[in-house]
Amino acid sequence: LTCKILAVPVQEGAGRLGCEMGPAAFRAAGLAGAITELGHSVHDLGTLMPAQPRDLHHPNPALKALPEVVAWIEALTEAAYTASADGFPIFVGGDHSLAAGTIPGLARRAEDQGRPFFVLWLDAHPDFHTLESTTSGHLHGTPVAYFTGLKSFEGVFPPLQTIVDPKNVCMMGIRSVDAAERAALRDTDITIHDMRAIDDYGIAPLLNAFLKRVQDANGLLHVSFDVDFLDPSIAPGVGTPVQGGPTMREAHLLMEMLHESGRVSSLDLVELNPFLDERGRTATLMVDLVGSLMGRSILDRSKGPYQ
Ligand code: DIR
Ligand code: MN
Ligand code: MN
Ligand code: MN
Repeated sequence: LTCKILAVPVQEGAGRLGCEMGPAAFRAAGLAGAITELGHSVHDLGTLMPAQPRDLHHPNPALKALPEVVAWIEALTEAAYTASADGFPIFVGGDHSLAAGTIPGLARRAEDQGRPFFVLWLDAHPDFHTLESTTSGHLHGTPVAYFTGLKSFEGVFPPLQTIVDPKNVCMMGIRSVDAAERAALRDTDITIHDMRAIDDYGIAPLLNAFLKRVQDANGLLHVSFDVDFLDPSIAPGVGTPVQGGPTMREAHLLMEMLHESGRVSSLDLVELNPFLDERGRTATLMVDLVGSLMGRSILDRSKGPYQ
C-alpha cells in the first residue's frame, strides 16, 4: 500500500489557535515511520496552501474567518480529488473544517469510479451546524451539514459536485451536541452512535454492522478522525475536550477492526493542537492508532482470533 501524506495547516475553523502545528507534531511523533515499519510505502505530498480568499459575506455575524476557511476548502477539494486517483491518502490537519474539502473531493473520485462512498465520523461532536445555526461561529462545527447537501451553504461554500448520502455516514463517540444540531439530526438518515450506544453495545457490534453495509455495497470508506473523539485523559491535546470518551483499548479495537475490514481508502487526522498537548503524548497515541489502522496487531492474527 502507498500512503500519500498531505499536511494541511488550517486552524481558522477552530476557536483556539494551534492546529496549524498539527502536521509538524504528527511528523515529530513518527507518523511516516509507523507506516513504513508495517511494510507500506509513504509518499509525502508536502504542505497544502489555501486558495486566494475572496470577499464573502453572510448574515450570521457570529461566523469566524469565513473567507479564509472557504479558501482552504477550495484548495482541499481539488487536492483530495487529485490525491485519491491512486494510493491511500492521509490528510493531516489542521482543524476539522478540513473535512469540508477532503470529503467532497473524495466523494467525487468515488463517483468517477462508480463506487458507493461511505464516511465514518469519529468525534465527540456531530459537526452538523449550518451557517445559520452556529452560535460559536467556528466553521469546524459545520462540515457534515455541508457535505451531506444542506442548502445553507449554497453560494458561500464551493458548489458540491457530489453530495454524500446521509445514509452512508456513521458517527461514533458523540457526546457534545448543541441544541440546533440535536434538532437538525432528528431529520437526517445519518447513523449516530453516541457514547450511550457504545456503553450499551460496545464498539465492536456497532462498527461491524456499519462495515457490513460498506462491504455489501462494495463501497469505499473514508475515516474522519477528530482527536477529541478520544477521552481527554488519554488525548489532552485538543481545543474542545469532552469528558467521557472512548478508552485507548476501545480506540485500538476500532482501528484494528477497520484494518481487518480492508475497506478504508482514505483518512483525515484532525484537531490535534500541539500547543495544548502534554509532551507530545496525544500525537504519539494518534500515531500508534494509525499503526493499528495500517495493520499492526499485538500477536499474529493470521490464524484467526482467540486460538
Ligand atoms: C461546537 C464545537 N459544537 C461548535 N465543535 C467541535 O463550536 O460548533 N467540533 N469542536 O469538533
Ligand atoms: Mn470535529
Ligand atoms: Mn470534535
Ligand atoms: Mn468550536
